[in-house]
Amino acid sequence: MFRYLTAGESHGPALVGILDGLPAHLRLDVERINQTLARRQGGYGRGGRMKIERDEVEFLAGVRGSETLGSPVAVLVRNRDYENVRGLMDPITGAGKPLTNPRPGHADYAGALKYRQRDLRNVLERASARETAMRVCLGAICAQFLEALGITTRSYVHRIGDVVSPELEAFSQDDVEASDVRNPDQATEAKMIAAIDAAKAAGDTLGGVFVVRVDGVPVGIGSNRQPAQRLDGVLAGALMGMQTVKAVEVGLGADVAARPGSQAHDNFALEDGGVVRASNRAGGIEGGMSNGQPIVLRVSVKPIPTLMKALPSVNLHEQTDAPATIVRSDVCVVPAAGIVGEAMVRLALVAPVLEKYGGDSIEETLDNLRRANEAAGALFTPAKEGV
Ligand code: EPS
Repeated sequence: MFRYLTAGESHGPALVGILDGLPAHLRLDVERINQTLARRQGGYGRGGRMKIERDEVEFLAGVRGSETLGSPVAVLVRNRDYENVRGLMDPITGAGKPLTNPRPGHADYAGALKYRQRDLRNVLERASARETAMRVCLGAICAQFLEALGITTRSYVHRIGDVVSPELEAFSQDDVEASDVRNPDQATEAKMIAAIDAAKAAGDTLGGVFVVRVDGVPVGIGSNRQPAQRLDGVLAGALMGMQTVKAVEVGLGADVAARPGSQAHDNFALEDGGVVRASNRAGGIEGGMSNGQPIVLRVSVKPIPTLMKALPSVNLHEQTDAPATIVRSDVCVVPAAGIVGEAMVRLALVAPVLEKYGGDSIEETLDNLRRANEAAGALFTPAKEGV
């Protein structure tokens, strides 16, 4: 069984993560993991914290000579900002003036009551999107496993505030990465940047939509056997597990509800002896299983709840009306969220992929994949006479 865990406070000493169940002999390119960490740190609209952090992975267990051993992989990403707030956050001696005014839309209020915390910092430290650095780190390791099987994941920003991009069916990942808002359409990019600037000037924040696309997923990942195994639910659940995500759509998503059946599905046809589809309205998943088409997921992200022009709130200690706590923050996290979304999809794909192909070593997984592909290819091939 594959699983992962993260731990770490936003301003604590470090973030740590464990991947349990990755096959042995997977060769890891550490530079590529660090490049992915750097991609998450970018994006127009980030706050001052990103000038402090320089995220880099350190391996603690499960890897030797750049290859996985089959034992649990343990990694660490340090929080550089910890050195600036040691007095506040030291795990043994840390203390400070409590934060008292919950931010509407944040974990502050519910978490305080749930964990009986009179200082909201004890909630917001873990709720912070800083934790996504570790998810991206673990996801970047999983990316190398999935790529060995031919499965690749990418993303672009589709919307920021009320600026909506044209649909990008085929997009160049290099052009996406070259854009500060991770949208390769130059007119859209300029409007998105202007929208972020305007929100910042107004002390406001902006949400949006990013699209994740997965290519090379073989047919039959996930299952219709039980509800929890359906791949659309598995991927949507993983993406909804991100801070700020409010909706996930697969393929046509919510729009499909308004269409007649004749306009909602992807018809089959035969071409060169193989089965083809003329469209991908289902977004690559039918009956809770991958169908061999690219998986396309559209993810809606709320504007983050820390506004420089604070929302009305209360002081819980004094029981008075008071504006929400203002802490250093970002104006728009949608470009970074797309990178986190890629990571969540990768992390969520590994378990169902391993459930189908198994393998304690990557060689075994690849052998099983090859055999499954051969069998699938032969399934409807007419038997030759005498065979
Ligand atoms: C965050 C607030 C900001 C962000 C942080 C998430 O941090 P700080 O409170 O230290 O200024 O920069 O994101 C990260 C540190 C990161 O690595 O993405 C929050 O409240 O969620």
